[in-house]
Parts: sequence; structure tokens; C-alpha cells
Amino acid sequence: MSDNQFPTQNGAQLVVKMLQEQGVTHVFGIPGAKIDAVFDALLDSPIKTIVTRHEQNAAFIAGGIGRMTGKAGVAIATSGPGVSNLVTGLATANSEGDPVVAIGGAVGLSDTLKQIHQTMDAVAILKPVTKFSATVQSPSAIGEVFLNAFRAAESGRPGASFINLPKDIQAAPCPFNVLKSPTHFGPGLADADAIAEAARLINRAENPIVLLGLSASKPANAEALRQFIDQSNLPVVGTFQAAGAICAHQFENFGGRVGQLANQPADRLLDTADLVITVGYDPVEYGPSDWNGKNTREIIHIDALPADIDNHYCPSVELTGDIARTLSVLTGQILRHDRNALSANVLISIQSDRAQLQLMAANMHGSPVHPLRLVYELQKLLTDDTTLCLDMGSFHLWIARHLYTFRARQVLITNGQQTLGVALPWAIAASIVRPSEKVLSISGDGGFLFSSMELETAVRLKSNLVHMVWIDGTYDMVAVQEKAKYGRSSGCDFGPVDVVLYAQAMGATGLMIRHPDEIGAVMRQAMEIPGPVVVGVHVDYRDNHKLFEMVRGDASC
Ligand code: HE3
Repeated sequence: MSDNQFPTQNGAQLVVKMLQEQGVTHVFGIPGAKIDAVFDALLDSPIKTIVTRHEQNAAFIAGGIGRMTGKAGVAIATSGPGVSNLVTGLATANSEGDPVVAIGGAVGLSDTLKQIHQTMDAVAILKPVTKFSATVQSPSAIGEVFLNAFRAAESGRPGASFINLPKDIQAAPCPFNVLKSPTHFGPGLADADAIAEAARLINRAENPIVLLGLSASKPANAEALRQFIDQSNLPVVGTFQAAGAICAHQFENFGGRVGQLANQPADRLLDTADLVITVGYDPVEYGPSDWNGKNTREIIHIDALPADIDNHYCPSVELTGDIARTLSVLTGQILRHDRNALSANVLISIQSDRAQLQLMAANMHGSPVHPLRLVYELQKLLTDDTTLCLDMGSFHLWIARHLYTFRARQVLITNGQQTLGVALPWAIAASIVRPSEKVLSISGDGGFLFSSMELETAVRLKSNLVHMVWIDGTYDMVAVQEKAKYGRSSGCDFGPVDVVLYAQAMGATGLMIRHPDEIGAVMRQAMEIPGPVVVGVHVDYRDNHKLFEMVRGDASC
């Protein structure tokens, strides 16, 4: 590197080159005076700048890109409120294992300690909700800080990084090269002795059961996991974010999803285990006290990171390293398991409950529509080339528990932070990352308005997505739990919004489902319409209390 090599390059231009070097194709955000130099430099690059209608949604879109590709999505915001608006998006990505790098503009370095327009200690604000949060202190540090930020976001359990970029650093002459990632990096295999010991424990166990967590659904991990299940024939349960990790022919091994409350058939199956093998498990999704409250079983932990030790989560063996590679070696040492009578019977009863529930759902003809009928119809519509993005709410529990998919990261679901508003931004991300596929996102009428302004972004991008809104006039997931606790609900009701008119006002198409027998036809019509389509449906939530009752294996919820 020599000073003459880049006579006119400024910091912002090097920032953009660093993004290009990392393979970034899109950045999402809103400009302001403290970050406009980067926006200006982006114009001279192949990177597409996508203006959003709120920085939180920019972070959600970037998080969705990270979850689907494994490479960090990038959000960009100006100083002060622009950066503070990123907090929820970055916290969600960080909890849920999604690689994101956010760049925030900042006042000049010499003004950092002054009370001036839009000054804020952004690094301190973002530190607790990111893996990496730092200020670029000098033009010479741009390459270092950016490369470290990407490496932090994408390695181990992926998460969020925040870079605070003062405006004088962006404007300063910057005669420095981009820094490149090593061609080979990341964790290797877990320790060979630990793998051998894990195999010994699994082979001698009476009733080992596999518990999949959010990292199990990373495509490479899912691939290795499928071979492990084929070889071992072990029963499997998974958290919500593990959706799609196993494949269709392994469905008979699958006891279902666990999460939110230990009241599911899959919990019943897990209860039978004398050994639980966790794969990519993160307690943020489903705490160990929910499934190992009595500490009656051994645990083998397989993850990129060491276990978070808990009174109810003290693994006997820990396989820390690359999950896919470790599973592959472990698979070679595992004997095929004859299913123990206890778990075999539970699995058989789970399968018969599933069939019964399907029959019941198919015959639900009332309006408003029962959630089980909607799930039944959506299951028929959900081809392998459809990405499903779910917001949070009661509707999400119906879907997470009863709708099955067999492609890794086909379903994006928020379970770490359970953040309202993620679905539509994730759908925009999916329409960018998987342009030839179908995209369906779903929210409640509460969650929809958390990010519905991004419909305009979707219209501008001509995103081919269908966003379904389940309408009941309440924040039901909270209402139903309040009623169970206090006998009444507080602060959960809101007024109606005509989602068809709302969609039209944004330039999108709006449709309504008025009867359960129309679901298939309306949804197919929506999928055929170019650009974003919003589909509203009034839902019958009278059974929602069952979602939270402690009745395991009840076929009605
Ligand atoms: C229960 C969750 O905490 C939930 N998520 C939230 N996310 C944010 C950003 N802020 C507050 C909450 C609290 N939560 C609420 C109120 C939820 C209910 C969602 O209501 P709808 O109408 O979107 O769906 P439904 O009626 O099906 O529950 S989730």
C-alpha cells in the first residue's frame, strides 16, 4: 500500500469496497447527513441501495438475508435516532442466530463527547444486543473494523455486528487497501475422543432422542443430520427455528416441535429419553428447565459453541466444532437403533393424532376461519419452492406446531425475541435472495402494522410476495395468556384496519378470504399476481386458550 495508490479515495469509498469484498449485493436503510458519504459512494458500486421506510425493518431485511444465505445482510442508518431504530432488528438477529452487519453514521470524532445534533453513544447502546460493536477511530482502521465485524457476525453462532462510522472518517483521505478474509477459516471437527465417547453413549442408550435447535436448520448441518438420522433411526424433535432440518422420509421419526410451553406431543416423546442429543440447540428458544426439569437424562451437546451451563443443562459430552463435519464423523460410529417400546408407542400415537387432527381440520367449515383449517390449507399450498416467513402471535403457534416443511430454512420464524413485525421484511429479503421462488409471509393484525409501511418498499422492488393477515382485532397471544392468569385481558384490543384498502393505498393488491372453502383458490390467485399481495382473513380464535394449556398430546391444539 502506498499513499499515491489511492489519491482520491475517501473512507466512505473504502467502506463500500470492503462491502463488495464481502460479497454484499444489497444494503438496506435510510440516509442522513452523518452517513451520506457512504450512500454517495454506493452509487459508484454494483451494490444496490434499498431505501426502507424504517431502520428497524432494514435490520429485519438484513437479518432475513443472513438467515437464508449464511452471509451477513447489511443495514445502514444515520446517527442518533437512525441508529437507535436499529436496536430491535439487531437484537432479534443476535438472539436468533442471523448474521447482520449494521453501519451507523456518527458525528465527527472530535464532537463525540459534545451534546450536538444527533449525537449518541451508539456503540454502548448496541453493545448488549450485538456480538461486536465498535467505532472506526481512524481511516486506517476501516478495513480492520469491517473485516472483524463480518467475521464476528458470520462465525460461531451467527449474530449482529454494529459499526459506528464517524462522518469525518468517511470524508477523510483513505489510502488503504481492502482487507480480505482468509480463504479457509472456521471451526474444525470436534475432538475425536469426544466423538468416540458420544458414539459409545448413544450406542448403549436405551432410548436416545435428538433435540434440534436453531443451528440444526442451517443447510449444511441439516444435510449431515439427515444422514445421521438415516443411519441411527433415532426419534427427533425440534424447536421452531429448527423447522425443515429433517427430510420428508424421516417424518415417521419426527415427534414434532417443542417451544413456548412444554405441552406438546413432542414434549411427551422427549420425556421418554434416557439420553438427549442436542444439535445446534440454543436455550433462547426453549429453556432446559422446560424439557429437563428433573435432570433425569444424560445430554450430548453438538454445536459450534460450548454449552451454556444451566442447572438443567450439564452435558456429559460436548462436541464443539463444525456441526456438519462432526455429525458426519459421528454417523460413521453409530449403530442403527431399535426403537425402545416407550418411544415407539409415543411416536405411533403422535402419528395417529396428526392424522386425526388433519381430518378434523379439513372438516372445519365455519366463518370466521379456524386456525387449524388455515394450517390445513396452507400445508397443501406450501410447495418446496415456497419460503414461509412468520411473524409472532397466536397464529404463529398454530403454524409452528402443525405445519411441516422439509427444506432447511424454508420457514423463517422468530422464536428468540418473538419480535412483532419481522414477517414482511423477511419476505422482502426472500424475494431478493430467492427471486424465482414463491414467498408467503403471515402476521396477525397486530404484528402487520409493526412493519406494514414496507409494503411500499415491496411495491417499489416489485417483490413477488403474498402477505397474509390473520384478523381478530386483538393482540391475542397476550390476551389469551392474560385471561388465563387474571381472568381478563388488558391492553390487547385495537380498532379495525381494512387491509385491502391499506394494500391498495401502498400500490399493492389486496384480497380477502371470506369462507374457509375459498382459502385455496384465493391464495393461488394471490400467488399468480405479480408484485406484493395482501390477503386478509378473519380468524376464529375461540380455541386459542388450548395453545397454552398443560395438556400434552391433546389432538385439538
Ligand atoms: C407475545 C410476544 O411478546 C409479542 N411480541 C411482541 N413484539 C414486540 C416488538 N412488542 C411487543 C410484543 C408483545 N407481543 C404481542 C403483543 C404479541 C401479540 C401479537 O398479536 P397479533 O395480532 O399480531 O397476532 P395474534 O392475534 O395471532 O396473537 S406477540
